Amino acid sequence: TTTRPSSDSSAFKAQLAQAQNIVILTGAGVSAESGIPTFRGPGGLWRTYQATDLATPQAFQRDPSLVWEFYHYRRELMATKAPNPAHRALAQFETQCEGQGRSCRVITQNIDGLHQAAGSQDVLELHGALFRVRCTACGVETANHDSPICPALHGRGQPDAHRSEPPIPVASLPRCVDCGGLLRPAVVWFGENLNPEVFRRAHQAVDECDLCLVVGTSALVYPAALFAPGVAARGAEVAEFNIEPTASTSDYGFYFEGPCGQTLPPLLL
Ligand code: BJW
Ligand code: ZN
Repeated sequence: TTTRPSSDSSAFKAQLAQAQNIVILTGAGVSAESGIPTFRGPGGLWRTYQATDLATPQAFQRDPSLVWEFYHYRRELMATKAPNPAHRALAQFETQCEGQGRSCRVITQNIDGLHQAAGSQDVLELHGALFRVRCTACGVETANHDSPICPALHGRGQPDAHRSEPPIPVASLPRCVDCGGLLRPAVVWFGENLNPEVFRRAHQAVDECDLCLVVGTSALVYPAALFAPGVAARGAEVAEFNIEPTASTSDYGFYFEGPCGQTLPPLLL
């Protein structure tokens, strides 16, 4: 009988050793062991809201105070979080590849910045970044690490469902220093386009790779969900790392089940 996908460590290590262009596609699962909730797993609720229901332009239009409280909470949470062994193994592996003249690039759906914090260079952030903001009026985008991001959000955003304060007036939410317009998190919400340049570079890296690792993503969100299946479809090698199979697992050559902070380091280093 054929067993596909394989979880043979030595066979994977042999593939890894001969790969010249490696792409690592990550999702919320890579940060789970850092204590950051995933979207569709337990902890994907903030107050009574599904995180994915707040990550929409409609939610921001309807209740910008609520959506800002949600992102403020996640920004403040990062002060207590650090990269885990999975982020560190990927960063170390990238450094190793550089020394060998091989290319290794992380494409992440996460906005938490933990790959960069672990030392990964040149990370492509498909869905934006928690510590960047964009003006809804003039479009200017900037890095922003202020804590709190505005005085009115101080002490707000607790996930405690019982707590319900009146919404923050829109004039007291984060505002643009250039034009006074309302700022929003520079992230990609459902129904919004990915940054075309980021998407182009990600797509090119995916097209050129001879090995793709897909780590901690449910692969339910497009267009990122198409990347690894596309690599497998043209006959290049894909290895998946997840705590449970996904809809695409059977398309891949390798599947390593378990927390990626435990499965990745011994296979990469
Ligand atoms: C572990 C683990 C451990 C846990 N170790 N593993 C085609 C078909 C159908 C629909 C569409 C389509 N094209 C577009 C759409 C619409 C929509 C979409 O995909 N809808 C689907 C829900 C059906 N897509 C869009 O609107 C996108 N825009 C778009 O396509 O524009 C057109 C365009 C395309 C190309 C170029 C230009 C334009 C935008 C999508 C934006 C998604 N935004 C969010 C929020 C970001 C900001 C924020 O963080 O607040 O992105 S939603 C959320 O989902 C977030 C995530 O990045 C994303 C993916 O989630 P992820 O990372 O997979 O997390 P989970 O929780 O789902 O899974 C965690 C996994 O980890 C699980 O598998 C666990 O088992 C595993 N795990 N612990 C290893 N320790
Ligand atoms: Zn502005």
